Amino acid sequence: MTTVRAYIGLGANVGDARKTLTAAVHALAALPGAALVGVSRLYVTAPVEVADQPDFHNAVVALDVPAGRGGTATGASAAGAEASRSAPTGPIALLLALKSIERAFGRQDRFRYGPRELDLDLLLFGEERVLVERPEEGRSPDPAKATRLLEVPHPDAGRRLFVLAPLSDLAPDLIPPGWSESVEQARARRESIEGASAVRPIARWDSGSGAWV
Ligand code: PH2
Ligand code: MG
Ligand code: MG
Repeated sequence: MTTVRAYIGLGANVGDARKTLTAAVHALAALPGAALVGVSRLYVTAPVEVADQPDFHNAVVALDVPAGRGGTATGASAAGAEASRSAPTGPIALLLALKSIERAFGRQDRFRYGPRELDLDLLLFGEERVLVERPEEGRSPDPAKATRLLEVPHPDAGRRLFVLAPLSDLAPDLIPPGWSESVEQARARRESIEGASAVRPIARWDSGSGAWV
C-alpha cells in the first residue's frame, strides 16, 4: 500500500494537557493503516489569537498513513469510483479520524481560538496541496467556523511558532508545498518575532515508555 507522511499538530489547554497529548499520540498511532514515525518534544506555549486563556501544551507527530485514491499507482477501478462516493480516503479520511479522536477526548465546542481539551490539526499531507469543502462530519457546529475549507498545508502553520518549533524537531529541512523556505528557516524567523520565550520545550518523547520524559 502506498503511504504518505502526514504531520499533525497537537494542542491542549484544558484539563491535564500532558496526559491528554500523550494519550492522543497513542490514539494516532493506533489508526488503521497508520505507523508512528516521530514525536516532537513537548512544549508549553503562550496562547496566540486569544491571549486571555491558559498556556497551551503543543507537539507535532509524524504519521505514515494510506495515501488514498489518487495517491495509489493502480488508479481508480469501477469499484473504486463507487467507493469514492461513500468512503473518504487520503487527507479527508485522516481529517475525519482526527475529529473523531478530538470528540473521544471530550472536546467541547467553544469559540474560535478558545480553550480546548484537544486540538488535532492536519498540518501537512506529504507533498499534497488540498483545498476542499470540509465534509459535514468534519465541520464545527459553530456557524462561524462551519463553512471553512480544509486547506493543507495548514494556512497558519508558517506563522505560528507553537507549530514551527515542534515541526522543526522532526523535519527541519522540509520545504512544505507552497512555502519558499524550510521549516527551520520559518521557525527562526518566527522566533525573532515572537521571542524565544513564547515556546518552551519541557520534555522529549521516549519511544520505549511511550511518553514524554
Ligand atoms: N491554538 C489555537 C489558538 N491559540 N495558542 C497556542 N499557544 N497553541 C495552540 O495550539 C493554539 C493557540 C487555536 O487552534
Ligand atoms: Mg489549532
Ligand atoms: Mg483544530
